[in-house]
Amino acid sequence: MSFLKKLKEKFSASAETEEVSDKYKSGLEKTRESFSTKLNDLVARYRKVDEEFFEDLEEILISADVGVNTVMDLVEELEMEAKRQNIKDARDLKEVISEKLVEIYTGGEDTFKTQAPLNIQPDDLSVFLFVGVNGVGKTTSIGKLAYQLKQEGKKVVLVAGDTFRAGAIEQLSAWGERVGVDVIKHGEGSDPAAVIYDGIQAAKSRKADVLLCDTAGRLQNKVNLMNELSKVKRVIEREIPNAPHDVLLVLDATTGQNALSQAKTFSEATDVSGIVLTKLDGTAKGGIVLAIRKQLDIPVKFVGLGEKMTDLEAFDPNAFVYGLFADMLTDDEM
Ligand SMILES: Nc1nc2c(ncn2[C@@H]2O[C@H](COP(=O)(O)OP(=O)(O)O)[C@@H](O)[C@H]2O)c(=O)[nH]1
Ligand SMILES: [Mg+2]
Repeated sequence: MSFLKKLKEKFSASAETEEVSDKYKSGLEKTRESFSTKLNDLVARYRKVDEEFFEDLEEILISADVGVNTVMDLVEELEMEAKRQNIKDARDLKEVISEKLVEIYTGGEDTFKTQAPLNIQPDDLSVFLFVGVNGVGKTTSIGKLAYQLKQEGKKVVLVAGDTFRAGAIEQLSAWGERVGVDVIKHGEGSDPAAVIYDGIQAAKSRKADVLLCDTAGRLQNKVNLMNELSKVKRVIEREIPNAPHDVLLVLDATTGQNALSQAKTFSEATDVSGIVLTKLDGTAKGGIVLAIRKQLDIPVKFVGLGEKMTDLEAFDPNAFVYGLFADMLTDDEM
């Protein structure tokens, strides 16, 4: 059975899996449209797989922000695979492309292995720290995740560690109200480490399962920001051994390669254990997911696929690739 057909089977297995793939499909609409239009054009132009075909394919992938090095490796593997399978017709290559994209993400270990889950502590308080520059979607992602965790029956507390602006504290409070979870906050301009400390005490005494910590992304300069994050992290570590259980770096997919340089900066200052890639719905360059995987070796744990409360999904490379290729399945393959 072809790889895309296997994906189709996997995601039509239940109402739940179907819902996941539908969310990816709609969230990746811009990327899919641009990518599949270009890919279909390419296939129509060439029919036969030759060197020029692969050169044009390289350009398409680079324009989707997959990242130059990743594209080079990918196309080299595709050429080899085409030879091995004796693929001459360009149409037959899209299967191989979809499979290779998933392989890039999973490292080829098990293409059907899914996402890197949150490091939830089953019997203890789990603390998750959100970091990232201003405007990437930290507060929004916290709100969305709080909603999800609450749906799962967990008791969630939020702490407003972005004390830089009053607006940021209000925004988190509004999410707390919308979702129905407590928010611990101090006033504008107060010490972020102090409010985080209070958040931990409140979460402990209220017997919460999860504490989600918001932080500021904009301070006078990079050194200040990084020092502040280190301090916040030290406070958490001191209060709860092994915490924070995840440091989630939030990156905005629409900023493309810039997101990669932010990731490098934050990784130097703090141990980032996972990435939340937001606003995939707002870009035609969703290939950035693959560039992040290849260049950073930090798993993408969640993707933001829209602005609604329900628009945060655990990242699944299979659902991602299926979302990109779903409407390229021809009728006889359905
Ligand atoms: N379309 C879209 N917008 C998002 C997503 N995540 C966040 N946003 C928007 O990005 C803007 C900045 O988000 P915010 O959470 O305030 O960023 P923060 O400064 O990092 O806390 C807001 O207008 C959010 O609604 C997403 O996945 N998709
Ligand atoms: Mg914020």
